[in-house]
Amino acid sequence: METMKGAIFDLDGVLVDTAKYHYLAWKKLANQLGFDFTEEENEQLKGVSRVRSLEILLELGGIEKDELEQSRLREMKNDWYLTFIKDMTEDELLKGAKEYLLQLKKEGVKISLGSASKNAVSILKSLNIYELFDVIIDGTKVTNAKPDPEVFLKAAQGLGLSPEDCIVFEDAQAGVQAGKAAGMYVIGIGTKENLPEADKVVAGLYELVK
Ligand code: B16
Ligand code: MG
Repeated sequence: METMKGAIFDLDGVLVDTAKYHYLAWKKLANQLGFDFTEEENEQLKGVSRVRSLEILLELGGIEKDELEQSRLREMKNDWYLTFIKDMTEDELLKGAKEYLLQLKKEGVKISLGSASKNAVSILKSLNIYELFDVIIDGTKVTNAKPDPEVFLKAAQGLGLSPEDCIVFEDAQAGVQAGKAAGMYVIGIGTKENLPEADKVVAGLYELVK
């Protein structure tokens, strides 16, 4: 922790709780396809790319769709999701998120986003924290989804830092694995039971605010 030169933040579940809107949109899709989708099942989609999320959903519903139909379904889900987050404001930032980002800025730590979301930039703008990021690596810039380390390696590269100088903040197991695979120190946001591979676990960024 002492050597932190760069901080790389996952978005959903770390800075903002967009998971509930992802869930509502996937549930709506599942219902249209004729099956239900529970909050417990939704845990499997956290931190997972849109493409993979749909595959998991269809597996849960026991439904097969070809790639063309899958891309139509992903688009439908995303349109609903965008409607849900349209009116999002700073109020939806998770506790301590902005304070912690400002604290790191003051300490001279470089800040990057490392998210699977293709909607990350518009979300950061709605939350009024876009300007705090030196680098943004999101779902539009990576080809390999977490647990592949690509997103975090690109973030470190963008910051001009080596992986061991960066700390990753992640709420999803696949994200923690990606951070470790990138050779970084990982702070899990959640519980030790959910994120056993993280180097340290806190309940939220508010615990780190001085
Ligand atoms: P989109 P993160 C992830 O964000 C979400 O946790 C995951 O549920 C979502 O499917 C994924 O982004 C893709 O999002 O559909 O907006 O491209 O946790 O990596 O910040
Ligand atoms: Mg996340």
